[in-house]
Amino acid sequence: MRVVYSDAHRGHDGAKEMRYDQMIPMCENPGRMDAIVAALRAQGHRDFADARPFELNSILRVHTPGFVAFLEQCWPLWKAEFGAGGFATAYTFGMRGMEQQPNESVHSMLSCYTFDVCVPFVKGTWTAVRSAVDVTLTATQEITNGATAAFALCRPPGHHASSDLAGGYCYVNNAAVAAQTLLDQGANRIAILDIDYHHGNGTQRIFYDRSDVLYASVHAKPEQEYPFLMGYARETGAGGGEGFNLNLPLPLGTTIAAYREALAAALSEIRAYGPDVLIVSLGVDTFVDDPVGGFRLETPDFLTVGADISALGLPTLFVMEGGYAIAALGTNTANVITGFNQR
Ligand code: SP5
Ligand code: ZN
Repeated sequence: MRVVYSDAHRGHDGAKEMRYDQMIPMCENPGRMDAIVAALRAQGHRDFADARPFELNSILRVHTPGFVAFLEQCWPLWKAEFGAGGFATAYTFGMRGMEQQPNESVHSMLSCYTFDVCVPFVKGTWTAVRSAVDVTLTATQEITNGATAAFALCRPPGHHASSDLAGGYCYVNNAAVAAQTLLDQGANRIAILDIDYHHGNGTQRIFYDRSDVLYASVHAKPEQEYPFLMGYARETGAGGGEGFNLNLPLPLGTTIAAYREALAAALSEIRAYGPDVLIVSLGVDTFVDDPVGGFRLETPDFLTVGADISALGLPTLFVMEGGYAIAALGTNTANVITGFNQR
């Protein structure tokens, strides 16, 4: 399986995130990619390719122009006001029930276009966000060219981002951009299987009223985990998209046995849907020692997860999402890929 990667993510670094009453270094950092590349090499993966550059138009098929302009301009605007020392983040969030309009102030834009305190902007953020899309679209091209599988090894991740909202370390929804691109190139149906520990609220929202993309997610239940307000099983799609959104929430402490049952339910729904391509939003923050997660998957379990997905026999594009237990992240991620290949 070809692994597509770019070093251009590195400048998205140096910000901090809130953990209860403390500011801690971001769990979503450049070292994650180094760990994954090293583990893939250690497991014998040799087919690495650099990302090629793509135009903004594929991003604009999924995200609004105002939102994309914000992503590009946020840091320069912030820097002009506060200098280059810190990072840009919002002070207020949506004030439900009243008309809300962003203006030329960067604060208004951050308030309008972000939904939490986990999407800081620094000098290298926009370059990294674009590189993640380049990685994803280069890997997507592999599938279009007839490859049975490809791995977009990208950061920052994407599944919490929707058409005009960034959050949860996510700015542009890489998997959604891949899905829309495949549809635009002639595919009829795309399935997105989201195995990140967190519910992919952004991906769900983007495709919620559509039947040409099936979204299926196994994640921690909203009563116990971020993003807290979405990811309930009762969210099954709307309008023409009714029946094409499948949420499989699980409790904290879930181990591989119960996890695998939920995964099997998602895979069986995907099989029945008959997609042209399967996109896997690949998060391994389901690992027992993940600092952000609360499930209990062990390192060998990720081989099983990869093999279970492989049994569908679909052209499969893996797009990297979360996973923050840096010591095991590489092996856990590589195990999904190796398990997929071994079947
Ligand atoms: C892509 C992705 O995995 N984004 C995750 C964003 C998580 N944001 C922080 C959640 C903090 C609350 N949970 C702390 C639980 C500690 N066990
Ligand atoms: Zn996650």
